[in-house]
Amino acid sequence: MKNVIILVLLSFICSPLSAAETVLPVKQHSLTLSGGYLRTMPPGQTVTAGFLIATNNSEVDCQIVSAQSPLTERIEFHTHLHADGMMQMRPTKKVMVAAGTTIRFEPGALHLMFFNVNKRLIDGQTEPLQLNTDNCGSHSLTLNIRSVLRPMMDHS
Ligand SMILES: [Cu+2]
Repeated sequence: MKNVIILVLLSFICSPLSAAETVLPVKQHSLTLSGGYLRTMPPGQTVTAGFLIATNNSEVDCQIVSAQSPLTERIEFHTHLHADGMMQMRPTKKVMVAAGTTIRFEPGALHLMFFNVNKRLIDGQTEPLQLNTDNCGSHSLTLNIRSVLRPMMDHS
């Protein structure tokens, strides 16, 4: 029920509001988010990575411009680069999800980086995440917390 209310609110936010726009065919400006998860952190660590799939079935390009979580004030979008035989992570301000495409945040590629995480993450629990876009509204999803067997990527 709560999800239905959120969807109604989002579709309102995404609707054309001005009289000039209402004469145009109504386009859905919307992202579908799925498969979200967050990795647990080794003891003493406060940095972790999150992953999800963002699908844009609308006719409008959507750029993800920020991410919000109760866990931290600081979430960055990172991409991986291979340079001189080294794997490097680079922050990127925005993530484009072009009309009709799917973008995957996944290990070894584009990912969400959570800094200064304010509590221990426990395998099997969940955390909410909200992604904000430029012209496709804000969208929430649930991240499942998963433990990792391999070490965290180095951010030093
Ligand atoms: Cu990173």
